[in-house]
Amino acid sequence: MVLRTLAAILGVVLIADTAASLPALRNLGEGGQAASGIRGRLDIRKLDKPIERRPDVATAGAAGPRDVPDLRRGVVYLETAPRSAFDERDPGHVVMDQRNERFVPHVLAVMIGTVVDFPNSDLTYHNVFSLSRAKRFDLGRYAAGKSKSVRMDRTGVVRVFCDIHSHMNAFILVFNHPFFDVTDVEGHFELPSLPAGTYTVVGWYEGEARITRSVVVPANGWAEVDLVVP
Ligand SMILES: [Cu+2]
Repeated sequence: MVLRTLAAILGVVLIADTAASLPALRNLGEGGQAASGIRGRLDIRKLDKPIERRPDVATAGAAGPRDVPDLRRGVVYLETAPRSAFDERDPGHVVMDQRNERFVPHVLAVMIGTVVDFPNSDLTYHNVFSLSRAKRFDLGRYAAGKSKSVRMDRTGVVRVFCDIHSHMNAFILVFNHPFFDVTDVEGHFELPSLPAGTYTVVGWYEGEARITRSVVVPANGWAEVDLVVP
């Protein structure tokens, strides 16, 4: 009982601390479980290269940086996770929009079974397809305002393209557990609600980088890890 009280107090302190430093915090309030897990930063600065800007009548003269942060996001995930660490539930739908001849977001991470909706928010036609082993599909051409969907039923990386616009591409990472996070634009990630134990954490960026690290999660608290792409 004393231990539990102590844990609760510690949990509150950690949550307060976390809330102050990480505005994008999610999944709190689930019985305080989020007070233990892995968090840190995926540092891809060594890979940083100028974003290629395609000449485009629609965006000519417009500042590019609006789109750039989206191209700086990596994914951090557990290589494997104990099945006992999470509940099986319907993963539902997520959206990958087609807007200004881009897929938005550029990187999606989902659980197996998730249905990805691909609405066309442009005035032109698009033709979304993938040749990836994890999911091969071709949605055909469809017009503005229409949407088509694909269920992600295998784990792996699904490279998404548009048959009409060769510059359009995106990544969908499919996992068989919920312990993954798309980083924010500064590389921060958080894998909350993890039971104590030793885990292999993977930092992934655009298929260009994949770094792994063994991380020990304490019984109540966060393991901090910086994954620096060499
Ligand atoms: Cu297109």
